[in-house]
Amino acid sequence: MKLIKYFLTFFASLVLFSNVSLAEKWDMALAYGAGNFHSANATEFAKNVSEKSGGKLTIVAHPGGSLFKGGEIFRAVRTGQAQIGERFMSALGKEDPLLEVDSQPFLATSYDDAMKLYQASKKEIIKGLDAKGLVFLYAVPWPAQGLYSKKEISSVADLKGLKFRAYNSATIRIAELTGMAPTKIEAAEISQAFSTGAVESMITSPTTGKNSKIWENGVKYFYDIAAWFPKNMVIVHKGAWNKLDSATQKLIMSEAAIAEKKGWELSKKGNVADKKALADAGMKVGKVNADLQKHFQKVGSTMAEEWKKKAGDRGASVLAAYK
Ligand code: PCA
Repeated sequence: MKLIKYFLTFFASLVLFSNVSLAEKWDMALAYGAGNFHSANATEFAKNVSEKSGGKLTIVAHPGGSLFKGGEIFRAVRTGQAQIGERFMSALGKEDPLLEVDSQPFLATSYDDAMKLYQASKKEIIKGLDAKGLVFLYAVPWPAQGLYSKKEISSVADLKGLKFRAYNSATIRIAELTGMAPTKIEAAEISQAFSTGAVESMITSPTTGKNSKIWENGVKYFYDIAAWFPKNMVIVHKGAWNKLDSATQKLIMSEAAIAEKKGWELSKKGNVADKKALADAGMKVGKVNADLQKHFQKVGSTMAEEWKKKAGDRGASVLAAYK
């Protein structure tokens, strides 16, 4: 009996040791559907790394929340349950307020400014993630955020009391400062939330409205506010990262840079094409009127002050680098 145990242990350790030099396999958790441009881009990144690594690393993409749902992905990667994953950065403000700088209204209202803000905040964000045992690979913005509603919105009064789907603390705050009733709901559950009447308005990209075929759930209006471009980021568990040789790590970083560039281009295209898709589906697509614009701008300046307090010196240095 003892002898059998001895041999079993011996063979088990042999297998473990040989694994170190064998190929690695990473599971990549993606929250959004396979057809979404973030998921498609990340899947292509996974494929390119796998093909070019010479068999040392295979990354398998799992879109549509099939491995972990959006709200679970950050923790899953942090704990190593998934080696790699993509998460909406500004939903993680409680982890680090710098992660929600890209969802502060009217701080960056064009792709050029969004890129500048990204560059100004990147170093500090990477440091924060590193301290949590995560390696940052790349980040890509969603198209400009706009207001969706079942009914027509011509004044702030029209917004009061609306059941509002929020996706992070910033959109919850917008709702509070506007007098709407916010509920946090992940993108995958949007169609259901609108069709059951749980919500009747939201702020998100034309892309997410299109992906959820929002017009099929009684949503007729899209008002382009274009006050921020929130990003998704791709992160890796540091333990998994450290198992790779430096050539494979370099390959990942160079493919990540390519994916980031492609992602920004896809986002810009979606910013035009997906708005058109909403209109083609019969929705009324336009801008908010001057009154509403003024309201959101006021909300934005209140939030800017609040964020500065939360983000402290690190936040101040990011804002200084941006301006
Ligand atoms: N779509 C995601 C995040 C931002 C966006 O445009 C969502 O609505 O959850």
